[in-house]
Amino acid sequence: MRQTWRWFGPKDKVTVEDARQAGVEGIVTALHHVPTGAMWTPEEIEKRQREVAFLPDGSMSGLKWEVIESLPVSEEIKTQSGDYRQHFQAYRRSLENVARAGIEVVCYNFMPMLDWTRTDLAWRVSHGGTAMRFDLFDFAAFDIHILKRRNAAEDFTDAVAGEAGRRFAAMNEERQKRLAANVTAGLPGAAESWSLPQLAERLATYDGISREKLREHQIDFLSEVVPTAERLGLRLCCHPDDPPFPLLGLPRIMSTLDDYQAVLSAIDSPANGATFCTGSLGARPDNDCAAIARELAPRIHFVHLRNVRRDSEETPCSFFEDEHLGGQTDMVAVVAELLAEEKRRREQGRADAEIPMRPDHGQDILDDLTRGAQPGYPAIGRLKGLAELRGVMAALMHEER
Ligand code: DNO
Repeated sequence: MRQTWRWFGPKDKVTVEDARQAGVEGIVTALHHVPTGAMWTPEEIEKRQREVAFLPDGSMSGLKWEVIESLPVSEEIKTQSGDYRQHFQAYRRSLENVARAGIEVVCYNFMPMLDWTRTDLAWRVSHGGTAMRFDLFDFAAFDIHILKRRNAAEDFTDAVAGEAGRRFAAMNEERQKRLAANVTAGLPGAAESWSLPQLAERLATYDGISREKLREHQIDFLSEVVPTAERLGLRLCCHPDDPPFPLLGLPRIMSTLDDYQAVLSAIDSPANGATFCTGSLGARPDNDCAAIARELAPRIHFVHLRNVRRDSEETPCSFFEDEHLGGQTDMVAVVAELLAEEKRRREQGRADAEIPMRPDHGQDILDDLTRGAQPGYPAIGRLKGLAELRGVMAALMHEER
């Protein structure tokens, strides 16, 4: 697999030089400053390419921008409101510009409003480092008592709602604010971050949008952009919901193998593919990540490897981001599936035989604890994960010989 590394641009406290020392082969980034829905211009794309290719002293980094994560899909497109037709057009133009710049893999997601969602961005792990955590009871406390979403309590079991009430009663104002900030922090990959009143107000834009409707909107979006991607030789790949269950009463439609199969078969083109993320999918006990990798294999264009440990075997449930080989996902089995797919692709002569992967998220350990990088994207924690994954890949490839 091709080892890549996410970089959030010049403001990222983990630099391209750090990525080089981590020994990766390519960079994953995006034009985070461009508002969702607007076109990515050739100039902005080139500028970011140069920022990846050259180090501050002017020497070459030896790295290239290889994967886009993400070219975000606007709320207008997701809800089919406002200027959404113009946004289709802008998306197609962005794809043209991206293809002209020589980038082939474009990740996106179709989660309504919130992207990844956690209640704690720095949860203390027993070794003293920190990890990101989603706590269902804290999330319910936020939803029912802080956001005060209408009828929110009905979306939780009595046991969860009851515990959420007790937790909320024990929270001081500072703790409530921090929880709200953590829950709404979920957009490192896009320009906007919602304030609480905005969030409450915007939720209403999904009134009347069921799961089925949202899926129709995703398929409409793909009908609009996949032909362009196909013509340009691009590979679009949808990231799964994180976590893979509905939140805030909003539908989530890319949470299981069935969800992926519905969308991939609706538009049966190699340009319509999946970002396979073990950390997102693994937060549901009924998702068998190795089996999902096997089923989706030919359409997987990008891989995020990360592991979670769940508190219970129900959906939804609380979980935290464990070490890359430490959670409940059988990472060795997943990597074996992906390597087998690469082998099949080589035999078929596919030009995309090497699948880009990146070590997704990492625990904050050692100097990460003071560097203050993007939540989930510390230097050392990710490098540790990558090093472990490299060991797995090397061992499996050695067996193959
Ligand atoms: C979180 C990421 C997501 C991902 C988007 C892809 O760390 O995995 O933000 O980039 O969902 O569109």
